[in-house]
Amino acid sequence: MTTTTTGAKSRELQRRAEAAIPGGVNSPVRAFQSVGGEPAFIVKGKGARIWDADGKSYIDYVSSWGPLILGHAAPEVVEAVMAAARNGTSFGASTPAEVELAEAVLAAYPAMEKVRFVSSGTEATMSAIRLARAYTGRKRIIKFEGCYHGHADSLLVKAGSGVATLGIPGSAGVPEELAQLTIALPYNNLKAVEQAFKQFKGEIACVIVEPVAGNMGCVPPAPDFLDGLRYLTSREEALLIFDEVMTGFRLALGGAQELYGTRPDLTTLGKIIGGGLPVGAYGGPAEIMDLVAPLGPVYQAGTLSGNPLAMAAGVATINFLCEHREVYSRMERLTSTLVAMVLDAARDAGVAMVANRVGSMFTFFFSSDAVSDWSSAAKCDVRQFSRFHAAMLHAGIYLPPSQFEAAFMSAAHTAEDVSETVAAATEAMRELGA
Ligand code: KE4
Repeated sequence: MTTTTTGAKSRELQRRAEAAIPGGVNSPVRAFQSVGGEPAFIVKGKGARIWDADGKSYIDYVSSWGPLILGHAAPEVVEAVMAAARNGTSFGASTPAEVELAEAVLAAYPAMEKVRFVSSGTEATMSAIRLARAYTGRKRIIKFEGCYHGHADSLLVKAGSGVATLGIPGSAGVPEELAQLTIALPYNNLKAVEQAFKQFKGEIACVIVEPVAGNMGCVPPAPDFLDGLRYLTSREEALLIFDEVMTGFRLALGGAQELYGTRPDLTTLGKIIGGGLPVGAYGGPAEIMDLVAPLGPVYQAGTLSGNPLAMAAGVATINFLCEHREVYSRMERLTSTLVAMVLDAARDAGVAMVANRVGSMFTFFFSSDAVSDWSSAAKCDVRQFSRFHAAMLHAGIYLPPSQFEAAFMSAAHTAEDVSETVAAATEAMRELGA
């Protein structure tokens, strides 16, 4: 079976990085621990391709974990950032670009009347939770197993034993007392949500959900799930928060809430709205958002919130998407073809594999059974995934280094890229099925 050995320059960089940075990475998933082998150090990206320190190129389906819907170094984005940088990088004062991006976001998300920019998805969800607790005067929150909303303490929580029980810390350093205020439920399970609202009547501030999950791999909502959450949260006077950090401007301009038609109370965004630079956002009705400082008592702040370079990258990205909406149908077609042909290759090779896809986000699951929540995702054969990942990397195809992540097609990918990817997958499946 193919094993991936990174080039000498990447290995040397990894040695230096591990001496200076925990695990040699600034975000754990980049360490390739789920798939083994050492990560390549990436030095350049252009369009659908990236190049590592040793000059090897890859067709990239990570897309920086979602932000690069236009592909790497999109001219529109690079020019906008360079022009902004010539005027300075940050002022700690309001700038026109913040207003421009805010108006662009509000135009695409009718459920939002006001939006606040922060510097990461984590800050966005952390702030939205704080706002929901302030608005409702309640302390408990509901999240779903397999969904990831960044690393704020209240959201690094696992399900306790049994359904609708008090959460337990999902990370060292998260106090049990805080974790117990989070209820972690099975995704796509409305009965569990109903039971939690009954058990903790009047105590639940909000439900936060990935409307299409990407962090257990791509898992779409069951047909009644999102509307069911809308009904239950409205009935119980709790807020419904759509964490669209990954799905926002990805599945449609208006994200999952446009695609499925369910309107949340609060929305969090990130990734694409920064065009590859650090941006997060949370927004909703003015009645709720006006509780945020300096207007109201909910404090949230950030030195680089609304950073002019990040705003410029976001505005350039969203303007391009607004002016070229056909990219969504083209990405959909390419992704659909890729997934179908890789599934065929797996079947022909006798490899147990299923796939989930929504728009241009997708995941190949090494399982015989459909994946609709964390418990079914967790049954996947992660060793098979690792072998597949290594074979594809060797062939110059860069997939997310974890079975439990979503992959992304960009507007820069071509039919030729898909053909090359399918050919590599067909060869990999022969090795897996042998
Ligand atoms: P950031 O703090 O990483 O910008 O956003 C956190 C976040 C919030 N909500 C959703 C739905 C997300 O997917 C994320 C972050 N996504 C991961 C990828 N699974 C980022 C990659 C990483 O952690 O390095």
